[in-house]
Amino acid sequence: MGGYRADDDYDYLFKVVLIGDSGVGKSNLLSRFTKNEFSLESKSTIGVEFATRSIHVDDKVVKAQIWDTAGQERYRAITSAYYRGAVGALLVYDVTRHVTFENVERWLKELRGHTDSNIVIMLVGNKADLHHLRAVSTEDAKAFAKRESTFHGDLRSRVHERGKCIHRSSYSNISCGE
Ligand SMILES: Nc1nc2c(ncn2[C@@H]2O[C@H](COP(=O)(O)OP(=O)(O)OP(=O)(O)O)[C@@H](O)[C@H]2O)c(=O)[nH]1
Ligand SMILES: [Mg+2]
Repeated sequence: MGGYRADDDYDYLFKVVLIGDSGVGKSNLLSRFTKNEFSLESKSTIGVEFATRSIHVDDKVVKAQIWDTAGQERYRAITSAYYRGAVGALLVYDVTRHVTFENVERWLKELRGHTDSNIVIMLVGNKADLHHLRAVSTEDAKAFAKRESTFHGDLRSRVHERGKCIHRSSYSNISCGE
């Protein structure tokens, strides 16, 4: 029976947190990645949820435990516990709403205040399908990420097209097209 692995067998378990303003699409990124589901009418998250999915990277099984919380302050429950133990973060903004990009700085501050300095942070411009409504350019996002990285270490900027691609890259540095 060589090669058999139980469903819940994994080599690495990584906690990743999703952060960003309300409505940027965090919960849909999560449902797309873990269940391949997308909803046009999803409700604001209240409190904290998480979902997992295992992926293969080289010959290892990496189990991603992805945490999702409310972008709205009044729906958020516990900040420290949310960030505790996270090795990766997807900081999401909505490319059609500039204010969500402006708030990235605030999210970064909170993230850095609660996590280890080795955390891998990826900046994700979501809703890239809405070309005609775009209010934040890829260049601006990249320039911001580069500036931040100069002062604080790695911050990658990638425009979201497919959740799966983004998540893979945060585990193994496999880059994928924008
Ligand atoms: N066009 C488009 N709409 C999206 C995309 N991702 C999410 N949405 C829509 O944006 C809205 C908000 O998505 P959510 O995933 O609930 O946003 P959230 O960041 O989890 O919001 P909070 O839970 O309030 O923090 C929903 O109506 C989604 O259908 C995307 O990639 N493209
Ligand atoms: Mg949500």
